[in-house]
Amino acid sequence: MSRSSMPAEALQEAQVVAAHGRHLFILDAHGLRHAARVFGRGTQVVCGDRVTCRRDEQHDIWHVLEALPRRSAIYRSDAQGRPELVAANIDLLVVVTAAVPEPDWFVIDRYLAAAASAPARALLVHNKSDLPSDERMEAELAHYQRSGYPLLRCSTRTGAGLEELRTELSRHASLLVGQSGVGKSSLLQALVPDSQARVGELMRDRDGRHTTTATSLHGLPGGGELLDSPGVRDFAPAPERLAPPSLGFIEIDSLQHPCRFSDCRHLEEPGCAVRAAVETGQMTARRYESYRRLRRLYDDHLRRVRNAPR
Ligand SMILES: Nc1nc2c(ncn2[C@@H]2O[C@H](COP(=O)(O)OP(=O)(O)OP(=O)(O)O)[C@@H](O)[C@H]2O)c(=O)[nH]1
Ligand SMILES: [Mg+2]
Ligand SMILES: [Zn+2]
Repeated sequence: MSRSSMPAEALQEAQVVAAHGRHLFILDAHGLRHAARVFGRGTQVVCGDRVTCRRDEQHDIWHVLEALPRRSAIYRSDAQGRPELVAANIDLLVVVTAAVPEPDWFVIDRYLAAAASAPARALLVHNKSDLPSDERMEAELAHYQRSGYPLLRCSTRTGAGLEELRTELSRHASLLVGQSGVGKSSLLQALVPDSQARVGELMRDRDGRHTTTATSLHGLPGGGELLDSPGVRDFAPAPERLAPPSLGFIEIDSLQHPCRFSDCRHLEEPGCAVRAAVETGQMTARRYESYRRLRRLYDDHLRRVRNAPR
């Protein structure tokens, strides 16, 4: 790694291109990559952040002092229900599914809600299109598409759909998310061939296979940036980032007639247009159940805020 010629104390701007907790890699204005640490306890810094930083000559490490204002941010709930940043300055959240491992559709829905609150557009990518799929899977995918989520089918094995994906991703910052093993890193590798060499240090063996353990950012050959992230078993957006009345459910956003009450929670209220949409099949019972679960999280959060000592 080459040293910068800047004086040690000078503040510089850089971009976070890999993050594993407080351990970071940053890209400076000259395109050089440096190991860095977050300086100061209260600061949350994640991949995609633009930051101010300073080099510590003595220990040959960079200190990241603060993140610059973000144009968008993906948050999740931590175990205590507090918001935890996942990635910053994302335009497009790419939610990856596959026939194997079997999708948890409720996790997919919660990612889509997190995208809406970021704010970021969402794209569903059904990878491993070389594998057979079943009726249930096709019905779920068809419903997302009918509701207005764009869907691409890809295979890193056969190359199917990769050109379309490349076009969708060009000139934006996109984050790959989804369950472990759906093929996020394989998609990254297909689109940015030299990416694995640079993230070797961020992979760990999982039963003889590689699994991603840190979020990393890569320049796309045609312009734009692609971020890879570790697979998850579960995901919940940070409730305080969600906005009623839809909480980010596209079917609710696109209802033609509003509910009778403007503050309708779409649970038991009379004249609820969302329940009517479930009756007519505009929203599936499964997606509605997903909404109800997220609404419970959101209401728990509101209750906590109201009861908190001032
Ligand atoms: N059949 C098939 N297998 C694929 C495809 N893409 C990836 N795989 C395989 O799926 C497995 C997991 O791929 P990864 O790219 O590591 O998945 P990941 O989503 O990055 O997983 P984590 O890093 O653990 O979150 C590997 O064995 C890949 O070879 C595909 O299009 N078709
Ligand atoms: Mg991976
Ligand atoms: Zn309603």
